[in-house]
This record gives sequence, structure tokens and C-alpha cells, in this order.
Amino acid sequence: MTRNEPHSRARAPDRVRSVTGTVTRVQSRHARVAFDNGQQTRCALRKTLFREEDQFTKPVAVGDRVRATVFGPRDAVVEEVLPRRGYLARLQAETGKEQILVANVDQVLITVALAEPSFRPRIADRILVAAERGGFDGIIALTKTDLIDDRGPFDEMACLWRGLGYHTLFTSTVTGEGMDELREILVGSTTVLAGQSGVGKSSLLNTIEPGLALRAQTVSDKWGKGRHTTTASELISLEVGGFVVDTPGIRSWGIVGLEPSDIAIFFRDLAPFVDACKYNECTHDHEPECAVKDAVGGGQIDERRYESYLRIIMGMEEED
Ligand SMILES: Nc1nc2c(ncn2[C@@H]2O[C@H](COP(=O)(O)OP(=O)(O)O)[C@@H](O)[C@H]2O)c(=O)[nH]1
Ligand SMILES: [Mg+2]
Ligand SMILES: [Zn+2]
Repeated sequence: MTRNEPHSRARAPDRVRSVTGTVTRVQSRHARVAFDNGQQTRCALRKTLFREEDQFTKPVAVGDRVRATVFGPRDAVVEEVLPRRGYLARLQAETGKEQILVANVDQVLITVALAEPSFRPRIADRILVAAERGGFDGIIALTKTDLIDDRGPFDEMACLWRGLGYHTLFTSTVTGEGMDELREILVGSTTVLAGQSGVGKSSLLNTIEPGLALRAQTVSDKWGKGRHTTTASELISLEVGGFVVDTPGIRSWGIVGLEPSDIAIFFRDLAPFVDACKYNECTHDHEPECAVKDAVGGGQIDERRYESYLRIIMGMEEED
């Protein structure tokens, strides 16, 4: 009988419970689980969870809902991963397997500064592709409103995104603008943070809950860069309920494995037109009889969004 076999602990069967919870961190043979009653415990992973033929690099991912058997205060085993609602993943080149960064993501909070660093709306459009592909909501926070005088041009962009159905809000940690709205957005959901460095992600988190940003730093940030090429992420629980995760790299991972002709269907405004193009593999760039280009010309698709789309496919061709 090995130390890890559960029947060696069967002496107190009245204390053995089956519980569900959310995985907040994954190690090679263990996972930290936030149980639904609020307790967090380091759990062993049942050996049967490890299957060679699996499409994923690990059997359990951050964000997974799991069922575990609890034998005692520090003694629990993850038995089963409950069905995933979708996930954010990258392809591991060496094995061809998917590395899940976060499972059961509800939304990505795309953070774009109005100034310092200068406004770069195309980054948001790019991350929105990842959200559409992953099946979760894209929310855009336009930060540092206290630094600008004329909000007109930014209001226009906000209207454009809102018109596509993306919740867009203005924030400032200096004036407090948008903070109540942001809190409501985060409560009870699993939110992935995305955006360039310096746009104010950490400041937003700390305004919501003091000290949160430090806890939400990625494991690789805390333990030194370069040690992990595969970045480990960690789910941070909010006092108000819900989780946040700060995962760098979503910008490029969102489009990994896609062909240029596959990108347009993840642009909500371009997608309705792609079937009407003459060529099946149309990239909506140089091809004749392209319904997407016609829609741009006819004003049904905003030129700024089309430009974002073109930048993405041009970047992809450069990477090949
Ligand atoms: N004026 C102003 N500065 C901000 C705001 N939010 C963040 N900053 C500043 O921007 C810099 C980068 O912020 P930080 O939260 O670390 O950005 P992160 O890299 O996205 O986490 C810091 O110097 C912050 O003080 C804001 O709303 N207004
Ligand atoms: Mg930060
Ligand atoms: Zn086309």
C-alpha cells in the first residue's frame, strides 16, 4: 500500500467528503483548489487523470472546476475535472498539444491607455479576436482619462466598440472614474487581464482591492524572467467574489494556429460578409470581388476596424 492510496486513510470515513471547487494554481502533481466553501487546499492529482493520449499538456488547468475528495484539513485529492466552458490556450510547438492558460474564462478585460503610453486601439481589436475565438466576452477599459482634455476622438472609438456589443468603459485611478463600474464587471466572474505594460492594469486592480496587483503578478514575474518559457498563470480570488488572472502573451496567442483567411470570422463586423466573397480562401486584402472590401467602401464596416484586421493578417504573413 503506497502513501498516496486513499484507503489507507479510510479510518475516519465520517470526515471524508466529496466537494467541488476552482483550481487556482497547478504544479506537476498537485493543484491548489479554492473550494466553494471558501477554503483553499493543496490537492494531489489522482493518477488516473494523467492520460498519455490527451490533447492537453496537463490534465488540470488553472480555472478548472473540479471534484475532489477531502480526507482531512491538508489532505485532499482531485478526482475529476468537470466539463470546461471553453479556455484560453496556446499550442506547444514541441508536442503539438494545447497548453491551457486559463479554463472557464468569462471575460477578458482589455486595458488601453488614452495617453502615456499613447493610445493604441488596434491592440484591443487584436485581443478581441482571442476573445471571440475563445468564446468569452471582451470588455475594453480606456484608462487614464485624467490625462486628456478632449475626449471626442476616444468617444468615437468607444461608440464603435459598443456598437459591436463590447462593453467599453472609461477609467481613471486618479479621479476614480469608472471604478464602481469596473467592480461590478469583475464580481463573480473569471477575468483575464490583457494590455500593454504601463497602461494601468496593476493600478486598476489595486484600486479595486489594495494589494491585489502584487498577488496577481504572474508566477514567472515573481520568480524571475526566462526560467519558464511556458508561463504559469495563477487565479487570484477577489474579496467580492470572482477571480482575476494576469496572463501576458494573449495578444499573440489569440491568433496562433489560424490562417489569414480564418481571421475575419472573429471580427464581428467583417464576419457577416465573408461568405459572399468570390474566393473561399479570400483574405479580404487584394482579391477581386471581395464582399468585405465592398462593405468597407459602402460604409457598413468601419475603416478603423478593417485596418486593424489588415494589420493582423500582414503580421501573420511576416511571421511565416
Ligand atoms: N494619471 C494616471 N496615471 C495612471 C493611471 N493608472 C495608472 N497610472 C500610472 O501609470 C503607470 C503604470 O501603471 P501600472 O498600473 O503599473 O500599469 P501596468 O503595467 O499595466 O500594470 C504608473 O506610474 C501609474 O501610477 C491613471 O488612471 N491616471
Ligand atoms: Mg502591472
Ligand atoms: Zn473577401
